[in-house]
Amino acid sequence: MAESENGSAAKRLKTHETGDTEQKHTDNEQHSDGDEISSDSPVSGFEITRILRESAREKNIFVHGKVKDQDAVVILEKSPIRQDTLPELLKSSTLKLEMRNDVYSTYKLQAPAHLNEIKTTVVCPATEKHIKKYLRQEIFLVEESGEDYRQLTLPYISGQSFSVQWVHNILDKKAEADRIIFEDPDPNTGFVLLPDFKWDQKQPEDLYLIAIVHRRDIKSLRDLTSEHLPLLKNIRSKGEYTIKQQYGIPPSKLRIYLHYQPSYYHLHVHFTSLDYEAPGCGVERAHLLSDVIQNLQADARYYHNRSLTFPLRADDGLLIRFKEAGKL
Ligand code: DD3
Repeated sequence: MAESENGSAAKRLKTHETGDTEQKHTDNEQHSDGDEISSDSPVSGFEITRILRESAREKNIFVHGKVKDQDAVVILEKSPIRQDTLPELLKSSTLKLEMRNDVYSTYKLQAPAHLNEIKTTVVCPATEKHIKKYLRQEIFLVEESGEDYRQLTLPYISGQSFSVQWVHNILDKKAEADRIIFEDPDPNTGFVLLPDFKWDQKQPEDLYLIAIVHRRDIKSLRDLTSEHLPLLKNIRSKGEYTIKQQYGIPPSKLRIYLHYQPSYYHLHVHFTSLDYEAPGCGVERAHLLSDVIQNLQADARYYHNRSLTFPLRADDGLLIRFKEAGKL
């Protein structure tokens, strides 16, 4: 591995192998393809190009690098400490005293490997867009009229190669089939419900599921009309019911919403726990499914005509289009 800006991070990446063979916790395996971290995994040959973003508070780091000449993004994040594993954590860990002062003392606790996991997400090969996505950028609000959508946004998103291959893989059961929690196969009102991969599925308090519709002709909130009311109501009722059954979370503890702009242009609905402040759940981006349903009931072409406000990054091509059109 080449020397890089951050040699210690490189070493950490390189030596992150499963060391704990006898205490294997199968319910902790999150790799949907069944792969484990091994010497031929994408992270072991990873050469760091640069750190895109890091947060001591969020305990994560976003790294751009190369794997065999291909661009890759690796996201590392320490897992939250779970209440259900606390007794084991305290019983089977080593404590190293750091300092003692009056009634205060601090320690370094060395947890057993299976209680000390780092959630790792790899995007490889990563496009320029993937890499840019994780760089910190100034954010601006844009107000998009129905006309702006048709004249600026639609041509822009049609010209971009926003791949929804991963979405089609889910719908076709070519990927993540074992993670599907519920499916309604109806081609018109059906959808697949599964955990967003931001959620490690350990604690229902930070539940994050996505409902991906079977229809492939609805790009976003903008395409919705009263024609889609049966689909939206179906997602709400069956999604709420399934989540209550599976996780014991009632509808009154769920935030059910759509993003505008979405991060991928295939209609999907987010289900997040009210107790978890999911990224993107703020007023500038989230539209509650219940509000969407009521707006369409009141006006069949509500989302065709209304102005919608959303945030864009300074380096977003769409923001540049709005600027060029004198809309900013
Ligand atoms: C994505 C938004 C998209 C980078 C990253 C994430 N949930 C997904 C592929 C499979 C998934 C998701 C795009 C991409 Cl880190 C670029 O998210 C996914 N599978 N959010 C699930 N279950």
